[in-house]
Amino acid sequence: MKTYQLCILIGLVFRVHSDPTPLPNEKHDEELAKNYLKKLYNLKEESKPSFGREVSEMSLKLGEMQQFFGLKVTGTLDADTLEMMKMPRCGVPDVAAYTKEPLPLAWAKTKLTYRIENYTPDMSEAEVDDSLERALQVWARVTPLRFTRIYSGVADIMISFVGGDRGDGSPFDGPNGFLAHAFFPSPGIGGDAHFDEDETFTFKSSRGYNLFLVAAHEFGHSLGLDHSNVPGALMYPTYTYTNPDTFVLPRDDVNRIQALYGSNPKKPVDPDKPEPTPPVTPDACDPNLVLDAATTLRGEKLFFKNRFFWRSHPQLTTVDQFLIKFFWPGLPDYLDAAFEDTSADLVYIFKGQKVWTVSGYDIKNHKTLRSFSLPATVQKIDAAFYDEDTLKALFLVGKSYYR
Ligand SMILES: [Ca+2]
Ligand SMILES: [Ca+2]
Ligand SMILES: [Ca+2]
Ligand SMILES: [Zn+2]
Ligand SMILES: [Zn+2]
Repeated sequence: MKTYQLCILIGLVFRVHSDPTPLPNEKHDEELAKNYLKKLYNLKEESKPSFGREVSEMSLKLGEMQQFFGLKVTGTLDADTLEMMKMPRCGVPDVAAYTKEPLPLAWAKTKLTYRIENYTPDMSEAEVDDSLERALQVWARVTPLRFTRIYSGVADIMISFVGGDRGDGSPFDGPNGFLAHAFFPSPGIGGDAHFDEDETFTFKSSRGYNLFLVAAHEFGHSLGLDHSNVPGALMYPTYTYTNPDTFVLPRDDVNRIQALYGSNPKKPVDPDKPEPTPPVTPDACDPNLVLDAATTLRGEKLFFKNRFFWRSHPQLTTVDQFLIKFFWPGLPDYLDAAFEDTSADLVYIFKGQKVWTVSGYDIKNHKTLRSFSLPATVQKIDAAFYDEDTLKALFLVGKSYYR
């Protein structure tokens, strides 16, 4: 499928239903939302319970947050917004993106020092050293910035593992929620990075929170970047696991850090091993876009492309884009095909000979192409769909189809 068709499709999406997503009434969710917006979107403490004003301020901030994440801007605490608020993320406010005045967001020098003040018991010291060093190199690789570790005294970037409230105006919150935060360039606390010790940090694992990935994001702040609303960017506020061994800094982050410091004047040492190309978040309006797969899911349409998918809801005029791993950490990227069996409320996801069945956001089980009685010679399928009238699945493979 070509992109312009997707664009047209997006353009054709109009309000079919007018019933809004159910409003969660629980006090707990309201409280969570209020705290989230206070901390991250500069929601002011309401001075007195003047009902109208409080609602409009809260509603305004909800709208800002929904706009930042590309959600439907309703100004109300709907289910999608609440879901987003519950995602593990960085504790640095997103509101910086909304401030009018330009922030003093770069170091005036390219040689910076860092110091690891303490270690987490979650990993060996060598693993912590390695994770943090590689996280800094993510940025050094594409800029003139160079980092030197010091073992005493005050470094530009002081790194520590702390829990709870350390009086820096940004208390941690126990396991999950906020994972870490860091301060924009300035003397003193500027540049420093704090990791929430109540998290379980990991070295080369998708369990817990991968320290390299969390640190690489935080050091972006240490160097002057605020959050990006581009899904897939390292500076996106929420945490999504990607394989640290194959991690390459995405194009959005490269552009933003190079706008502050310029590019790396050093050519790669080995000309046969050029620097890897920064991954780009696919654009739905790219005329050369070819989708990997498309399916429906509970009334929405999903369009898959490499690590991402677009989600189009019949009630919405905009289409949200997310990383696949954001909602289904267990699914692979670069899918072959997908279809929904609405009667069973299951979506089948295909890649190579593997098949995943998904119900909502849960991965129910794993199958193989063989379990659909496809011949063993079929290594992968090109596309699949489900015929609700005949209750048969159709598989397109090269020039043939099976059902
Ligand atoms: Ca500092
Ligand atoms: Ca936390
Ligand atoms: Ca810990
Ligand atoms: Zn952040
Ligand atoms: Zn802190």
